[in-house]
Amino acid sequence: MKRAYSVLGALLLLPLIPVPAAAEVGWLGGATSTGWSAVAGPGPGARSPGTANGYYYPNAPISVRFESGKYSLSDPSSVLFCGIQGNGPVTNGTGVFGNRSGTDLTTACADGYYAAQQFGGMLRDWLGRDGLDGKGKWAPMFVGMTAVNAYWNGHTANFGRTKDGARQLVNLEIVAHEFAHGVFQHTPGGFDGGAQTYQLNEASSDIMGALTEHYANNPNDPPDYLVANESNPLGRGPERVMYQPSLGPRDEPDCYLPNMNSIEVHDGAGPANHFFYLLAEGSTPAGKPASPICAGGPPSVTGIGIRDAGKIWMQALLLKKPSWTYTDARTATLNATRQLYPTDCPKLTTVRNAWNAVSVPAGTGEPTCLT
Ligand SMILES: [Ca+2]
Ligand SMILES: [Ca+2]
Ligand SMILES: [Zn+2]
Repeated sequence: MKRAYSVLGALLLLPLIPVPAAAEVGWLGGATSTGWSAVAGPGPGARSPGTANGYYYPNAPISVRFESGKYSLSDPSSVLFCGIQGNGPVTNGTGVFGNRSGTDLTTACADGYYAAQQFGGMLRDWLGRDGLDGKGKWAPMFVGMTAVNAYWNGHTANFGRTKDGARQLVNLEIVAHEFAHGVFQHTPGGFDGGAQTYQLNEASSDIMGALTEHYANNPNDPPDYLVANESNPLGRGPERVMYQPSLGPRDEPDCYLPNMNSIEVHDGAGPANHFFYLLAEGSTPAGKPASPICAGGPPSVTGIGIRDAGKIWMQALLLKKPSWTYTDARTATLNATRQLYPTDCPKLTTVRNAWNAVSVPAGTGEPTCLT
């Protein structure tokens, strides 16, 4: 049964409201859709080590701004900062932010800012990308939304809380998920298109969330391929399960379906999330969850590791085009693999097998090892 749009359906939603061209150009233009005014960060200051004393991430290292005797949760070299409910960067005199409380919003900013910097580090160190647009551009983040939701509005990332109000939705994968919408937005073709474009946008964000958990490798948040398991927004456990999407509480298909275009955008991320897990980890990885293969797929898939899988996904985003479809994404990852690993025939075969394992149809002119 297809779920109606609701706060549950809207969880982690990239709102389907058109982003005004001015907002994209100006990055900080206009009010956010919460009604909070977008606030520009302060001017340049010195970079200083700081500490996030977070609820999810107690005693986590962060890099903060130091200026006029004050530390702030803002990055001296970009417009990344964390503010509460539309205000400017959280500031104090110690450089230690947060009190480990799940309801304290300074603590939420400490967690969220740490998570954003880990996402930025993953982009830089693993995927070779500088910021959301590849040229160092970032965006502000705001915590303290009362909704059980988090979203990217085209120029800011915004984070709410759990249904029971006990925790803020600012752990690694949710923060990476929302900012990763900015990467999808700032790669060729942007984020406009049809149902499958939105579905692939959601999958891309889930993929970047998993990559960020693995990059951070924080003992307080062991890497996994579950979405929203750490914050448990609705008290029903993970919202999405990448290795077997149908295990989640939503209506996510494991396999590409003929009616893909009528599936809700987050649910429609299922087959691409499933593809990524198979590519990264394989169908029966040692010590990790098994992942089913859809009818007509190969007998098994052997994973190539999450870092190489992430590189291929990022390179495919650089080959993105308007109105991207599942078949377009399949072709793009194959071309990306040829570009990144020109002599690695087994890797190309694994990418193809992983798509076959989730039933995504081949396009015309797919690269093969012999061409
Ligand atoms: Ca985790
Ligand atoms: Ca997770
Ligand atoms: Zn999203």
